[in-house]
Amino acid sequence: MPDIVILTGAGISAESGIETFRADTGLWAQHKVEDVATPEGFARNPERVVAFYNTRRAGIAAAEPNAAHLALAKLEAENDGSVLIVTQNIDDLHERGGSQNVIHMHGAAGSALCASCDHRWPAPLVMHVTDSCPSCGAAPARPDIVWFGEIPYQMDRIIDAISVADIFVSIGTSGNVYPAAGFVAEAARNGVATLEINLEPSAVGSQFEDAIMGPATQTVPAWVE
Ligand code: BV8
Ligand code: ZN
Repeated sequence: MPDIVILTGAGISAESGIETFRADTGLWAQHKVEDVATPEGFARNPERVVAFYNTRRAGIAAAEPNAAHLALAKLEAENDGSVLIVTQNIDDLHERGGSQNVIHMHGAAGSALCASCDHRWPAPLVMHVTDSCPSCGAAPARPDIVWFGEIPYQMDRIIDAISVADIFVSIGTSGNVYPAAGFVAEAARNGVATLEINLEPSAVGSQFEDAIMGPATQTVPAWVE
């Protein structure tokens, strides 16, 4: 079991040029959540949803990991087997930064999913609603993303890891989306130390024992040192 469990959100990738969700000019100011990030939105208009994730995938492909991603990879390399990153992000910047022990609890832009048989395969850079499942032939293939109303991935493994960790650290997340926003309470209930690293206190900020405020490319490397 890892000693250090780190939850990351959109804020850690912001300085890599990837838009966050809830900023004034963020993704949810440009798109209706119920249109692009729910199973009902996909059923109504799969073209719109596939296009939304095609644009996001292109932005991710053009981005590079920043100093915060690199610092977490260094932390893992120096503490073999004792660091787990649980990310809400669908980008692969943790992996490209060198982290190996990463759970994508809200799915991954680089993965496609068959809603009929649950088969997963690497998503092409541009998906089409005519794409069918390579295993069972069903269409349309969907982006492998956990949408609102769906159950995040690997919840048992995440909760087990948090409840026995030495420290739970939350980086760059606004604390508005559950169950991730409830992880700090789970840690506190088990006597696990808690630290929030963010630009500003999150919606659940008062539940953390310690806090470091500032841009992730400065705060995260400084914390890891
Ligand atoms: C579920 C798809 C059942 C991926 C996303 C309890 C109470 C109320 C409601 C609920 C509840 N429990 C569940 C719900 C319902 C719902 C929910 O939470 N609704 C909210 C809005 C009220 N949750 C669900 O439906 C979830 N499923 O509950 O299933 C269940 C669960 C467990 C066990 C049994 C049953 C499913 C949620 C999945 C949603 N998927 N999107 C995608 O397209 O990318 S959500 C979306 O929000 C993204 O995934 C994102 O990961 C997530 C969180 O956002 P953040 O990462 O925090 O981004 P945000 O923009 O908000 O904040 C950025 C932060 O960074 C800010 O604080 C900012 O200050 C900071 N920042 C900015 N720049 C920097 C920075 N920090 C540092 N440095 C910087 N440079
Ligand atoms: Zn299939």
